[in-house]
Amino acid sequence: MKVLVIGGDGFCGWPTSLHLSDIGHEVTIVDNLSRRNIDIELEVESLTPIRPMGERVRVWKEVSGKELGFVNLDIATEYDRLVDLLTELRPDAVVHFGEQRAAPYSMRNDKAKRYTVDNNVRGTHNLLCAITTLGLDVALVHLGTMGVYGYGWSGSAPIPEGYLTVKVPTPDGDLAREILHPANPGSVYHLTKTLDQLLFAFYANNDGLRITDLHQGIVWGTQTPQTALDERLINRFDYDGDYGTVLNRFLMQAAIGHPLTVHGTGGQTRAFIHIRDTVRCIEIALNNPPERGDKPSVFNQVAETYRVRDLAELISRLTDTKIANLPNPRREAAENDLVVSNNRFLSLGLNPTLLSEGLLEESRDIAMRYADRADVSKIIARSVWRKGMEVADDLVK
Ligand code: NAD
Ligand code: USQ
Repeated sequence: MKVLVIGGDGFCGWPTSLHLSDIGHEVTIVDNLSRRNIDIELEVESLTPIRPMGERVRVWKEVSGKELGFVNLDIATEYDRLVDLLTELRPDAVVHFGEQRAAPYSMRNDKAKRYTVDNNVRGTHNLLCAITTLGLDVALVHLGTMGVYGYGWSGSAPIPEGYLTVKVPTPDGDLAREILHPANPGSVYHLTKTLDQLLFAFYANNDGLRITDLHQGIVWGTQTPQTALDERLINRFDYDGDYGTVLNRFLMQAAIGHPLTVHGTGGQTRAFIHIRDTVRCIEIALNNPPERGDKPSVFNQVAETYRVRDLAELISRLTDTKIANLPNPRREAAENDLVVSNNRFLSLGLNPTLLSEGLLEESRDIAMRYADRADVSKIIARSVWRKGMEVADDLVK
């Protein structure tokens, strides 16, 4: 299959591109390298020494004998170039990772909020519009987020995969209707993913586009079998207060003896998935696209759920690191429960890596190995959801 991977230089996109290339697909990466530019803006680098895109592509050829295409293109602002590329390539499938993905970055200031909405919504819409205009029959797989559902869903009923059946009272009795699960975004970033969902519903219904939306949990881990083949293929590992996600941050903090930065009581429960399973899920989604005329196919891409303070306690016990309970810079419930259905991927053969299996390896091979590259001043999360929620430096000891 000819596959276009948009955002293929990023944390999920790079290992996915290598995996798809490894199993025989013809892969072309599109990326405008905006994530690398944001690193420059934030004056921080991936904990792992990621190489420039040209070198990554050359080394993959050297190691595997396989070609990867790479086009530096901004899908949000360069619509005509996107159309030209799709016309020339005529891909069978497109995997869309190309969005600004950090909630804290999206709440940083008005510039970052506007950039996140402009980049994510315009990029997704440009892609849908271009596929429609060209009349391409592609399987489009998009990376969404568990955060579209919000974290107010409580009780023991699992969050379903995308849709809810509701009863609408009418004078003639209740009518059953299937609706998109109500959206409840917790950040401007998450808001863009809920807007993406409406774009997908419209283009699937109006133009028969075949779309899969993967509502992914927090991805942890770094390496996949392909990125581990050569140090020059290494995947990125974000640890800073804007882009680092909670579990990888805790692992890195433990590696340098920094107190684990639990926000508030750590009562937030989140869904997690290892990067090795992310790439497998994309493969499974590409092999099981919806039919033309179907509504967007939604999968919850998660392996297990954990409460943040339980994660912190687990890592603290394993590594003998202290825990710091910091004021929460986000507006989120102090505590939430989370039960998620992930039956669709399990029924299609996903056998996920659990925290209990991968944690020590990740801690030893990545967090400890590259600990000397860490800039301690970048650890604390500085982006706040509302003015006045800033974290004072002296709270972290
Ligand atoms: P990332 O920032 O590492 O990668 C995104 C890539 O897209 C970057 O290389 C960036 O340069 C590129 N990009 C952004 N805007 C673009 C544009 N307009 N044109 C072309 N390229 C553009 O992020 P990631 O962690 O790899 O996440 C990938 C996707 O998966 C995102 O959509 C994110 O919302 C979703 N996701 C990520 C996680 C996670 O924990 N990392 C969890 C759930 C969902
Ligand atoms: N948290 C801490 N301490 C930290 C960092 C985070 O307690 O040092 C807490 C946060 O307050 C939050 C939870 O951990 O309650 C998760 O935060 P996160 O930064 O790990 O994840 P989040 O902001 O939700 O975003 C990440 C990805 C995003 C993806 C999302 C999936 O950056 O792209 O969409 O995970 S999900 O969370 O399932 O919506």
